[in-house]
Amino acid sequence: MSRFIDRVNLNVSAGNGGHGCASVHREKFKPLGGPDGGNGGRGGDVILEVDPGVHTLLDFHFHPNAKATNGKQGSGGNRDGAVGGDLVLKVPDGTVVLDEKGRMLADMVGTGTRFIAAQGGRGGLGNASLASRARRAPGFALLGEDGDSRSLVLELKSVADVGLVGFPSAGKSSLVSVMSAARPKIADYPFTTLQPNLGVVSAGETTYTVADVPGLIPGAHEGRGLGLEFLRHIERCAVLAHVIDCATLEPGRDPLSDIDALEQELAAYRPTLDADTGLGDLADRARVVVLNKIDVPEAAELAELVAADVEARGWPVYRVSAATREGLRALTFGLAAEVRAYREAHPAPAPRRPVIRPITVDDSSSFEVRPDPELQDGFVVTGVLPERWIKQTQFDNDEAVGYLADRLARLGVEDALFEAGAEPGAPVTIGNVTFDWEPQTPAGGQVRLTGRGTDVRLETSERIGAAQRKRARKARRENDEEGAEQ
Ligand SMILES: Nc1nc2c(ncn2[C@@H]2O[C@H](COP(=O)(O)OP(=O)(O)OP(=O)(O)O)[C@@H](O)[C@H]2O)c(=O)[nH]1
Ligand SMILES: [Mg+2]
Repeated sequence: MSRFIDRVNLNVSAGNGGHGCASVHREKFKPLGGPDGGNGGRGGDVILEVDPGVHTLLDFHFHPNAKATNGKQGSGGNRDGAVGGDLVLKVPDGTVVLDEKGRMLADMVGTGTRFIAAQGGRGGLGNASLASRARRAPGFALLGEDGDSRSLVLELKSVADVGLVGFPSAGKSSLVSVMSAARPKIADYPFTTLQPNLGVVSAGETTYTVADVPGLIPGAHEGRGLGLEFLRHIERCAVLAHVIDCATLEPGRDPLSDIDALEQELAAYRPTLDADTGLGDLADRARVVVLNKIDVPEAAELAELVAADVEARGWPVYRVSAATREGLRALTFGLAAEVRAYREAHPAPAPRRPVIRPITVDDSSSFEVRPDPELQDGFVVTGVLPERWIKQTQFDNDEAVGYLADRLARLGVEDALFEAGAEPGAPVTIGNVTFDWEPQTPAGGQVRLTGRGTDVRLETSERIGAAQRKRARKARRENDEEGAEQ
């Protein structure tokens, strides 16, 4: 028997961005031809995609770690590094993606639905891209950023129209087997079904799917029996059908108290699909009651006795026998009508559109300066940009550090530190880096853009450029003449 895995942990790591390259163009007679270091390539994303050919999450059970390719480093001659390849993981229709805390990130319904589970890191800029009038020949480049890395939980919630719920041995699997072509395991001991069975039913013009779930017993929400875990498979169902065993002779059980017990368990279940999907609590699904095993005479009597009481609750009642197929036609057509009504009320695309909440990409330039709770007189700076810039900085390169300081000053971090009362020399932490703060400007002063990274040799070479070019032309001519003589 194939194993059925419907909840798995998955660790996804996107590719890291490649580092930018610091390089200076060199040519004979033109030793400082300007910066020509290319940019690093972006890291690959990890993407989940619904594939109709995939039916279980089993693969992820065996391969719980997925990593996309890193971007390549840039190189001289303005060559950008190659972009990292995306990793596309195929998931079954109906896969729900949750974060570690159980919050839903995406409900993946419909072939081809995609979700970016981890975003690749940006490539670092090479020194060619960093050059500006004030910084003509940067002797540094930016580092690539690490790709996102996170732990996810994937849950498979079958896409079925009707869910059969009931006590163990009530005959749920038997019903699936006689209503559809599915052949689930049937036996006279409780908890025969350990995994939901899906069957396709045709009733006139309407085709719909039914799923049975493992038997429920009172206290299932506290983990008794197989627990409530499997109810995730009926979260998408339009109709829930109570399957009641009318032939059981257990003391304290009768159809009405069975229904009450099941309703209590359903009410205790917390769906993970949230309101955005248009599917909320199980409480508001249509209900149908199936009184089963009426081939047994006592069961038929009991069914007749309680039918009116159940109908009084406003729920349609069907008296059937999975063994003799009595009453089955009425049941399949009755369920078809319920499903049709639901489909009319919920036109297909609207509620079933995938809810996709990508990782929030916050590119805002806001940041915050707070006193450091751990370092005396210290401050902590938080914010998307400052933290990203820290990751891009090669701290063993003074120019790169200077460039970082300029960027921070321009963003207003320096002013904010002054305002917060930071003294020069105070330990300032951004991301995982702590440094002694050396303000570039006097307190409260206007930020002065320094010409950091300007290569004096370049300036000189510009000035002497004309004479040099003349010499170079002469050299080339002489070279040509020599070649002609030989
Ligand atoms: N006499 C009679 N027996 C039935 C009928 N339907 C099911 N059974 C029997 O009841 C027992 C349990 O049937 P299943 O279909 O396995 O019950 P289930 O609800 O799927 O049980 P679990 O998977 O354990 O929750 C089996 O021995 C079936 O043969 C019926 O209509 N009449
Ligand atoms: Mg069963």
